[in-house]
Amino acid sequence: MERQSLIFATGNKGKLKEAGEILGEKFEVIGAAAAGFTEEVEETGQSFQDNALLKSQALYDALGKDCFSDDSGLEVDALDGAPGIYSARYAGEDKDFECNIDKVLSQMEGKTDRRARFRCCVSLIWKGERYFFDGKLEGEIGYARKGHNGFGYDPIFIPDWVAPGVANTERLTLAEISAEDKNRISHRAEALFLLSEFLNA
Ligand code: ITT
Repeated sequence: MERQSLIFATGNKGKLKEAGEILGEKFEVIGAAAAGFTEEVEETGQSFQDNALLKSQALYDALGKDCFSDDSGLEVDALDGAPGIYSARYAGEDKDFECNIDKVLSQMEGKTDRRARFRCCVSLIWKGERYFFDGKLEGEIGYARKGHNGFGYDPIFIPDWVAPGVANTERLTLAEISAEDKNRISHRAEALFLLSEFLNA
């Protein structure tokens, strides 16, 4: 059976790679640029859901095609939920992951409460209607970078689980586990699984 194609309104290569891996068996995931949309959408919303909708709606308005988007980020309890919706630009407009990580690590110096979570809101525009799917991944902020897999804040995020039902006793970061394992436990995997259930129903 031919796979259905789905446009992912993102400019983030890490997200695009993961969505392709997570949805790939059933759907062909096409990035925004490949679909002909290269606009940088201003994220002016006050929540992950607001910003996710801004991104999917912008592509839909420009191309008239169904699509989905992902707004995600890291929420750190000891930082009152920061960087949150500002995760991509936490240390400045150029979305530099190294600087973003440095800023979180320096703000966490001396803090014993290291609880944090990744959140993801996927916004789907399907046959012109809007749908949302949420995912989260609980864990802690480490004391230094570890590992080279994944993207963004992965080298400083220690998930509670390394696979469904398997506790992270070695305290590995998301950048130390395989892409397959990240894609079984992540906030993005949870939201995209719900999207895939919806589209298959
Ligand atoms: P698009 O809006 O084009 O999709 P973006 O990078 O601007 O790309 P967001 O506004 O949703 O996306 O910012 C989310 C940021 O949160 C992202 O840049 C990462 O720094 C971080 N992030 C989200 N999911 C992550 C993950 O799985 N691992 C590590 N960091 C993640």
